Amino acid sequence: MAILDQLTSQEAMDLENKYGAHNYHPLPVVLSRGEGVYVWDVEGKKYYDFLSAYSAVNQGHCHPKIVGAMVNQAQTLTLTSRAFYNDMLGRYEKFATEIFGFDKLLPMNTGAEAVETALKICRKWAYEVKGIDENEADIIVCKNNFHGRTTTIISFSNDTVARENFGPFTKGFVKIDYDNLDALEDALKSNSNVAGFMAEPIQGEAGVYVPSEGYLAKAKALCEKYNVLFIADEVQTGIARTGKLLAVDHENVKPDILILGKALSGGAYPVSAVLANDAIMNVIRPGNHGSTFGGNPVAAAVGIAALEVVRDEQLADNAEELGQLFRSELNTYIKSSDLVNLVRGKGLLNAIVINDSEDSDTAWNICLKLRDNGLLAKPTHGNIIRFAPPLVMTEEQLLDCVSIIIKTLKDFE
Ligand code: IF1
Repeated sequence: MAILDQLTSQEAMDLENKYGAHNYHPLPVVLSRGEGVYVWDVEGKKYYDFLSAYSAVNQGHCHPKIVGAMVNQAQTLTLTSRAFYNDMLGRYEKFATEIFGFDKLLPMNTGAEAVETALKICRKWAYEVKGIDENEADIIVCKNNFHGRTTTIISFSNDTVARENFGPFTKGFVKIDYDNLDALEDALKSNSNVAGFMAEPIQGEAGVYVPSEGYLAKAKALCEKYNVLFIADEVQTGIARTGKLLAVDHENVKPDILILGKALSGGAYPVSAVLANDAIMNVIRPGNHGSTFGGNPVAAAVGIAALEVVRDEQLADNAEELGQLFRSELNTYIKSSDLVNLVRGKGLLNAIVINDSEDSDTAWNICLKLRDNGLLAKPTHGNIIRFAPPLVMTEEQLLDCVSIIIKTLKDFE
């Protein structure tokens, strides 16, 4: 068999299983093509994508404008490293900082790298601006967070599978309950070494857990009161996913440090970024931080195109409208359902909670059936299924999807 011969789905899965590390347990479906809200498997079966590569493909699969910018730049100049300037990075930085309203941007590649970058900036700010004693800075994080997979980031995770046998871990993190302002104020009041508070505006992996209204705005106000940086991890919630450009926009909150990834490239290329104003970002000087690929010309070209698509196609408004419709249609079904307890979310980041235990395999079995019925989604726990389609969906497509989902759920009642 030549390496690029046509494969069946089974052959493709066997190859990954034999030659790839077993760090994932994918839904058994092998995709070979994508366009807009659809993906196709190796045998040519068509599916609605209700994961969007964990919200990286907000602009839809293979968006022609993004792919066009990528191909064009790839044929011109791909990488210079930051040892030299390139003629795309500055343009992208100007465009992105104007859109998000910050003085400066630091480009990286993956979400975890951007989170690491934000933590480094926050600590450096604490020592050089706030005046905390060397090596004493603490950063407050939330229980059930998901911020990535590096050793420092899993140091403050409470997912035992993600942490088991990867120690020793990085010190300097204080964990509090999410969506609990008293816990935040206690942690701030009792500790003068706090440099920052980092949170996801909606906890994704925790099961699309939306905090109480006003939580983010009040948390930001508490951070101001105690001279602590508010760091928003919008890697998953940002770029129109929740019905606004950023999820913090729902509460008119401006983070001190903003972390973006995933849909910053529309899923075409790994592009992440940290944004902050000069008073914070200027603690970073030559040699303090960097990346071979961060800010490369292809990433910059793709980043500009991906943000233009979000703006020109009004994806935030579409996510808001379709999200309302999705939740109202599902709520109508849930009223007469013994299987589904609730639907929650914002914009097109939603989840249903199944009336079963967290370690059951019900959500997984429903996802297998959804796949058979032409829609791909992934459980976040044994009893929670996340629904996050590309934001370029039409109302007609969404209603088609709702009927697939409800029909499938009814078979499990
Ligand atoms: C995987 C979840 C989503 C993130 C936030 C940083 C990162 C992520 C808020 C790191 C990444 C992903 C990665 C993916 C699973 C996933 C995920 F289910 F685990 F929670 F999206 F919902 N901050 N999230 O959500 O970004 O380094 O991966 O680019 O397979 O681990 P990354």
